[in-house]
Amino acid sequence: MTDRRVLCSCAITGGMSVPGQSKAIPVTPQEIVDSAVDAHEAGAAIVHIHVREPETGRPTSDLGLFKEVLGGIAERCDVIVQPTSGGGVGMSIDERARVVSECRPEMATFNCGSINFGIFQVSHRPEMAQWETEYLESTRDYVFRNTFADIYRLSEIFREAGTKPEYEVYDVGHLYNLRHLADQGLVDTPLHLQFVLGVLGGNAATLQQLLHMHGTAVSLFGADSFTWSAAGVGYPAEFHLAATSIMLGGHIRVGLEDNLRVAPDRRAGSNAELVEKAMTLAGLLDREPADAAGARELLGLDRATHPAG
Ligand code: KMH
Ligand code: ZN
Repeated sequence: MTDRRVLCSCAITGGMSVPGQSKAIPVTPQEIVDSAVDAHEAGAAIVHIHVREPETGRPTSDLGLFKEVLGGIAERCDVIVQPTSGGGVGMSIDERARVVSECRPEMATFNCGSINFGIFQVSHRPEMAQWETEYLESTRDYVFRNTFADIYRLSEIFREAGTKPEYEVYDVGHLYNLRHLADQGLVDTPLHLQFVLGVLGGNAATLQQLLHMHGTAVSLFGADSFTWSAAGVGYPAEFHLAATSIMLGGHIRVGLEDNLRVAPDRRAGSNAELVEKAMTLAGLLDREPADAAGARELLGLDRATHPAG
């Protein structure tokens, strides 16, 4: 490994979860901004952002809330602010993509294929509001839609906005979808891949599947054509995949969007706590955190062209 820097992304609040799952999940714009700044101070170079209705905590694609959060974070620190174009249950692709075309962030997520995305097995707690249990249950019959028409159009939207996609791949076939986009001239290299493993409906969060997907990506794109990161959904998957990625020279994603625990018997009190544990792992395995400037260098980003974050 020639470059010891590891890029840590923190997924702050999420869209495929409900706030009743953990008191630590930030909900209001102010809570999301504060949590993102704290995660950056703990070592995250990227913060991955969804927004929620402040009154209820329900995931939304409201542009005003996105602007408030993106602007609020950019005012306080130089972390790479990466909004979602994945959104949450019930949002159309147009609604999901609007944050990219309107806010023109330097980076945003780009989901490479459709999958079943089940969160109905999450424990239903008595304190959850009715909409929360309904939201979880509705995913028994939910397809996270990213058709070829959708991803062709998203590719154009990202290019027009000058936004670097982080390509989210949940299963091996998504890598072949991305290869197809590249063959159509819709992908700029070097590309950045996020292996998201452990979603019910996608591939499993096992070391074998991470290695298989990484190997497939190497064969499809060439090892020098991409940077990559791993996001394990759930505990201990989040940290097992982080450790593997750290050892293999990849990058990492942690955060309350993906996992709520820091230990088998201890829930995370904050996103910063999850980042701190990941940074401890990195240090033990001889990697060092990339700061925001280092992360921009690794990803080929130019903040000057995206002043709003
Ligand atoms: N919720 C994660 C499993 C996105 O926001 O575009 C995937 C994700 C996708 O973060
Ligand atoms: Zn997300």
